Amino acid sequence: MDYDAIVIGAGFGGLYALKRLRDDLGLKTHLYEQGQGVGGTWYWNKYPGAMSDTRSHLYCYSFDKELLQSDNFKHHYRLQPEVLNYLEGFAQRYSLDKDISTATEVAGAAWDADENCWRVTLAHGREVTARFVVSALGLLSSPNIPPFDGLETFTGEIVHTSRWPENTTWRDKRVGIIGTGSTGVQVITAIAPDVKHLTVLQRSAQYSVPSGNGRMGEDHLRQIKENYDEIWAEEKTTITVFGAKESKVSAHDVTPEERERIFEESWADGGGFRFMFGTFNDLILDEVSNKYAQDFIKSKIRQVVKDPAKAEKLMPTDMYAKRPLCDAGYYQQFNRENVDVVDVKADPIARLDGNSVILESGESYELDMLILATGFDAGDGNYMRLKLEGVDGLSIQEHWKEGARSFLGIMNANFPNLFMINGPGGAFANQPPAIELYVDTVAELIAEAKSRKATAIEAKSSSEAEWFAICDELTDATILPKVKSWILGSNIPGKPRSLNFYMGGYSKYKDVLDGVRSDGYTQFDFRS
Ligand code: FAD
Ligand code: NA7
Repeated sequence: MDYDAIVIGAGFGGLYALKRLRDDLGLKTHLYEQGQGVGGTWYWNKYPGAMSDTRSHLYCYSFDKELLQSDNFKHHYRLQPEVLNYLEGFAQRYSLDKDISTATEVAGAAWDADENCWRVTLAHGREVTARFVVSALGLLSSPNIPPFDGLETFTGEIVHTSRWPENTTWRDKRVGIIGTGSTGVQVITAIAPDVKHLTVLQRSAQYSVPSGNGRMGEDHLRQIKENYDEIWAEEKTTITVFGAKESKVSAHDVTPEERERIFEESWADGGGFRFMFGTFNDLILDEVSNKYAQDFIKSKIRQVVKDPAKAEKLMPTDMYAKRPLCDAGYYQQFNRENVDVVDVKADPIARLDGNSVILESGESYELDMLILATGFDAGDGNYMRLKLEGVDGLSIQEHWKEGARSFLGIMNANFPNLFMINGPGGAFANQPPAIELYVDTVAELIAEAKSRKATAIEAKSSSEAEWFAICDELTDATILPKVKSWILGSNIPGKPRSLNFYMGGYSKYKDVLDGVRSDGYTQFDFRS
């Protein structure tokens, strides 16, 4: 066998998996990454304005106390170059690079039941074998490029935000942008002052709140560093670990004046997760509470956007139930003469022609540059591109034909020794600490297999079914299924409902893992 373990993907997940399996378990491990460098999300998403909206001090690995102390972030939220720099530094710190092949895509993997190993095929045709595979392919990693008519022959510059070319400029150009999710909101806010003209082709208007980002004072940074142990310990008892103190109060249990005051205070402080989870505890559980938040944000849009016709187009019509957004002055950009918003729900995009976007009404917009901020085929997107075959040649496409699923977001029945990081049904939470949990659990399961002298470990079908029944129930108790978004895969036309998350969040998920451990891993089969 070539390796004990192969890791796929060099984002937060893959890098930590390589470190854990190689350095802590002593496994001969190699990582393959299709990009030219490490960093995952932060290697690919170099669009203007790209930033994390988890608080800086929590958008990092929590396990390494020395690294926490030497990490000198400058803002409340990390900008893309800062996260990339952090992850490149992490790879160097642990000499991970020597066991990483970049620019190497994995095309597929097949389970060899005679040898209890995976035969992994690289895109250039070479086969490598390993006892274990850890696939850290990314939750938001496979770009969604809608098949617009005329896309291939568009004569202007066209770019998807997650494949942003290094040397492109938007300055003094006529730019169009499709997409007003988290990415679109960040790009629009960043480029609006410098473009000749910006046409925002908006299908769904968004609820966004101020981010409150800014430079972090030295005192604040010192305080964080002095209290890191307590901060992480406290955060890890929360649902989202986003640094947004979660409210315990229902929006129904306060007077209208108090509700307004709490929303105002949160608006002034900033932060999307802080607004959705820190104001009241039932904004995503109760339609009436949600409506209070909708109305508040809409009133802010009306206050900020001076032109009533533009303000009307920017008014969301869905519930406030997508991933919460925050921005550095998004709605303000529409007060610029050079920024227009076009409602492409009312008048959909018919085709691209030459360097123009043509709507069904025949209205057309001539552009130098078209930005696709159209998001991702989240969760299973990168898996569906693989030729991944488990027991008896079962393909992942067949296994997930009614929607992606797994046990704990980590393992699938019929795919022994294949561990996912951030698979469907993982914790709804800030990703780096959640990723640490997945990777630590994988390391623990491999160690357990070794101690039982087993060469194969597999989640039972019943474990997978029971976990997804729980995920289904928790999701259906929220209002999230009532809007279309990547959280349930409903942003992709025709995709079956795919639950990307266990909505119990981080702390409950951790309790579940503790239960699995104390039960003696009865949810898995171990075989020699
Ligand atoms: P990724 O970082 O996506 O890495 C996956 C890697 O796998 C990629 O490099 C990809 O090239 C590689 N890969 C995939 N398929 C193959 C293959 N077949 N062969 C070889 N390599 C392959 N999360 C938060 O918690 N807070 C935030 O504030 C936040 N902000 C975000 C902002 C943006 C713009 C985006 C896109 C995502 C954000 N996220 C955020 C989610 C973010 O994806 C995670 O926080 C985290 O970076 C995921 O790490 P990962 O290792 O699981 O996956
Ligand atoms: P999102 O949140 O999925 O947003 C994608 C946007 O693109 C959204 O506004 C979509 O409109 C729009 N879109 C997608 N397809 C089309 C077509 N065919 N026509 C018009 N508009 C379209 O992706 P992001 O990249 O912004 O954010 C993803 C996550 O990354 C984010 O939540 C963070 O976690 C980081 P729609 O709303 O579907 O009508």
